[in-house]
Amino acid sequence: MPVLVVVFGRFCSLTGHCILDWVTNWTPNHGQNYDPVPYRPARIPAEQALETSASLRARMDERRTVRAFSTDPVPEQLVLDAIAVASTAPSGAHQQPWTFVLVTDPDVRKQIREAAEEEERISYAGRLGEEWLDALRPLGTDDVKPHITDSPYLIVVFQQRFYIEPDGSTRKHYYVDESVGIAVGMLLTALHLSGLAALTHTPSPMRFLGEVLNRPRNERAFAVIPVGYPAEDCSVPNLTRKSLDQVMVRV
Ligand code: IYR
Repeated sequence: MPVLVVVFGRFCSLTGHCILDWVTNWTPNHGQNYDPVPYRPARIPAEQALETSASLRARMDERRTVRAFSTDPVPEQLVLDAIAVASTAPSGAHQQPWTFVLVTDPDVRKQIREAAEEEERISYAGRLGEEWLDALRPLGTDDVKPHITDSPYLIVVFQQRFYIEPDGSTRKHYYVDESVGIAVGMLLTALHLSGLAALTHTPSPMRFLGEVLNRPRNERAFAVIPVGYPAEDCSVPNLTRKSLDQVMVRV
């Protein structure tokens, strides 16, 4: 039976909902039934929900991937909360197959930057292929990655491809790409709603990240995410997003 220890709960008077601050002592569930518990979130009146969804839509449309970060300090709790939000993501068989490595050690960040830039140099020099390089050209990205060392925080996200039992035997994880992708989406959303900017950086190949960060053999790097406030002179490409009509079909 998975062990869940609720250390304390907090009642949020703003929403009237009970928000629990969990400290969990999670253990993997090997084929045990979860005991159903009632789930009765208060129904939000439609008028209020529509206001919330419209403002969330507008707020999220302001999110931009940022490549130039301010060195202004960021309250660490914002980053911890965003990672905790990400870890509420749904996952295959509730296996939560993710590890978020919060890297602040300047030496480690330097090592990551050097290794990432070495891979990127090869990639931009032709490994990506002409078609891919053409697709990237309008964004103006290149092999120089100052944000890896210079942003206030660096989060390296790992997928746990399987679980390693204390006796060394392994158990497969399911839908790992999907689960970790959803978690990273929630991470980016949480960071943005806290006023922070991020970059989803995917150096390729990423094997060096597991080595530099000394991760166990069941983990595979998924993304490198510098976090901070945008630099004062930050600019972003003048992009437009697909309209709702372009991304949605009704059947
Ligand atoms: N990984 C490289 C290349 C790159 C690829 C895509 I797809 C992008 O949207 C942006 C960059 C890099 O991070 O520079």
